[in-house]
Amino acid sequence: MPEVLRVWRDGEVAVLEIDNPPVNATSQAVRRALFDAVQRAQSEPETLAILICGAGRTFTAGGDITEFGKPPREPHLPDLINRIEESAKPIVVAWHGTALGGGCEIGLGAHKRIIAKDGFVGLPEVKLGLLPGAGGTQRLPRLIGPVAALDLIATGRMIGAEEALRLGLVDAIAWKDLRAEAIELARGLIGQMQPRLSLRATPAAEPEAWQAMVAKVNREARGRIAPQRAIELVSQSLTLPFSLGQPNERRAFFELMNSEQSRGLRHLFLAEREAGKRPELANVIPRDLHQIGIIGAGTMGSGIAVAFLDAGFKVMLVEADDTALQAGLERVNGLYLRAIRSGRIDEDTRLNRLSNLVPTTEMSRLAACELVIEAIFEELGVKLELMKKLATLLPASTLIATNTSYLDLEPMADALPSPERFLGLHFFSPAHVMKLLEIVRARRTGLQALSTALAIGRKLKKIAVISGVCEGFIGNRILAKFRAQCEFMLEEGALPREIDAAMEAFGLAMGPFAVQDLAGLDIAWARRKRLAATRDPADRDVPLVDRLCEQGRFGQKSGKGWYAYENGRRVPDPAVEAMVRAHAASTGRPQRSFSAQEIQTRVVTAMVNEGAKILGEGIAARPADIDLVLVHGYGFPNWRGGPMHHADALGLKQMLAVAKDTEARDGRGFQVAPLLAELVSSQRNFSTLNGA
Ligand code: 3H9
Repeated sequence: MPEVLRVWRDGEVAVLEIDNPPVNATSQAVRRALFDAVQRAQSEPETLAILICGAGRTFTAGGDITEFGKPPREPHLPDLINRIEESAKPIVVAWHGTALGGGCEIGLGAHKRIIAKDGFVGLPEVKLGLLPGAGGTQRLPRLIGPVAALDLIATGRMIGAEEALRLGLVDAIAWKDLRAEAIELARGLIGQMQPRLSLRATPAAEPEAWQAMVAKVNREARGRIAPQRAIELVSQSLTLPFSLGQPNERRAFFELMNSEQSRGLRHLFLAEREAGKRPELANVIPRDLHQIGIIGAGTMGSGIAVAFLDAGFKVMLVEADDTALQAGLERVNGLYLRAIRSGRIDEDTRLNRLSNLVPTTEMSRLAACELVIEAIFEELGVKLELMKKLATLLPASTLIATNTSYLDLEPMADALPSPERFLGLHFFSPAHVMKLLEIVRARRTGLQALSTALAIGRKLKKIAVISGVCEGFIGNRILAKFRAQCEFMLEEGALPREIDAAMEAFGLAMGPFAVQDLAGLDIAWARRKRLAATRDPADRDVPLVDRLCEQGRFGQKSGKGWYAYENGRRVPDPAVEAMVRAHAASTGRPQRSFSAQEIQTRVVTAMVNEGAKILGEGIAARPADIDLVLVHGYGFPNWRGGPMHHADALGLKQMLAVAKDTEARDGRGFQVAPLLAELVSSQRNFSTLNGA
């Protein structure tokens, strides 16, 4: 077994260095080694103080996620931390990189904490649907007060060294040499009585500040259990001794560990790290790019430009004429001014980032770029003309990407002399904010282009998922089925507000009709008109959007759409509801009322069924990739783990039954995915296809 703890002495200070790559997770081996080393140090006469620190890039990322869900093995982390706290010899913990979860809790057990100036600390368990399970909910309020503690535990946010010092979470910041300064700190404690945080009373909170924090946590929880349990446990630190609070915390930790919410969030955590790993790319070295060209400075182009500028790239932004270029620059600048107003960046950062931007109307200057992304009008003919032009302007080594959200990539590839350097980079609006990046692999896209696109995704801090070519790729193709199902239900007796309420209760931030109003119904209308000529009359089609737009109801921007807007407030509109009812009656379909659960099941089944087709066609490599797309690009509640994971949790047999019903009713509008039927008949579920 590899050594996971290195031990040596610096004078009278024993140094215990955790060395368990990649992130020093507190696996059973680490816990055992630390426990024994702390124990041994107690009886060594030469050791008068102890330093616990970490090797490599990070102190520790906390509990080992790969051990979660398995029977816990001794020594348990709470016991190790209690042992640290009880040590008769002073123990200092030195944090560098990130001290997260159990790593932060080890520090809370120690007698003093010091952090590197660029270090981060936090209790991110809530992001995995958990809470700190090794004393964090009981010790942190005792150290920094219940309000600040609840904030950190319920949001899971990491804080930097200066905030940690301000809150009293650390005793010192190491400005030069963490190891040396930590050893000095430990030496200074020799011979003193060591404080035990667990014996300290939690300082009383200002009632107003506490109530405000509780209200904030409840408001932001939106269906998630863990933040609500955090309120309960942090409150207990005010009234219960540690000896009673800690077992309550431990119980809550295991309950949450077994919850569907935590399973879903843990699934996503691992899926995010697996997404970029493809066997065929294992030995392909990505190109290191610095200069990016973007054609089109509309909403998408300017957002993409900001995403690259923020990640330190040089960006050339191209528009057709000076007026359009000026408008694009104003958009880019507007995004930075907004970032300043919200305190995310300062003026120097804005100027620094803008200094890497070269605006131009001369397309020939793009020859200097290593990657050119087109973000122009969504019309195949226009894009083909552009590709032909780029073919003559750019060296054959320049990577070329389209930001199209649904058009076919193959004709665009045909227009280029070396189609292996061509792919799709589908950003989501606002591109500098949204986490998702669909990397669309055309038939001839080369492995190096693909590997470079994944590396770019990492640099932009996006979740990059590879999709094959099909109408709408992974995300918009599933979205289309989701929306269609919602509209079908309007023909069977449901109202827009009922569907929106059901989907919001499911966990979407906004229901589908409210979202359409926000985006503008004219976009869907224009697309419907474009596709009208090729639509198969046998397909089930709901023309309600056309009716709304014909009446000038384009959504929020025109003050009315699926809803009416009174002083910006969305309210159901009786005129629309009458129109929906009249249309529904005209279809001759039986009318009935829908429960929220029925609406949710039909919508989710439509999404999962399409997901199964996407998998069956090889458009997505893994069900987990589909989960990532829907969660990070379309607001599917992350605590449900994404639609494919959620389907497994619900049971595929039930889903297949709903899918068969839907097929019987919708005919050509919906067909059961062969893969869904196959999984049910072989008693497997989607997770068996994740290759984990
Ligand atoms: C906890 O602590 C519970 C306690 O309260 C109580 C216990 C009783 N375990 O993200 P990266 C792997 S709950 C195992 O790409 P980065 C990860 O899978 C825990 N493995 O790097 C990946 O593996 P691979 C609370 C872990 O630099 C590799 O490390 N802690 C863990 O972008 C690199 O990861 C958290 O929730 C883990 N805990 O980011 C922190 N963490 O190479 C979770 C990572 O095979 N971790 N791995 O793909 C993070 O937020 C980020 O990983 C971190 C580094 C910021 C640390």
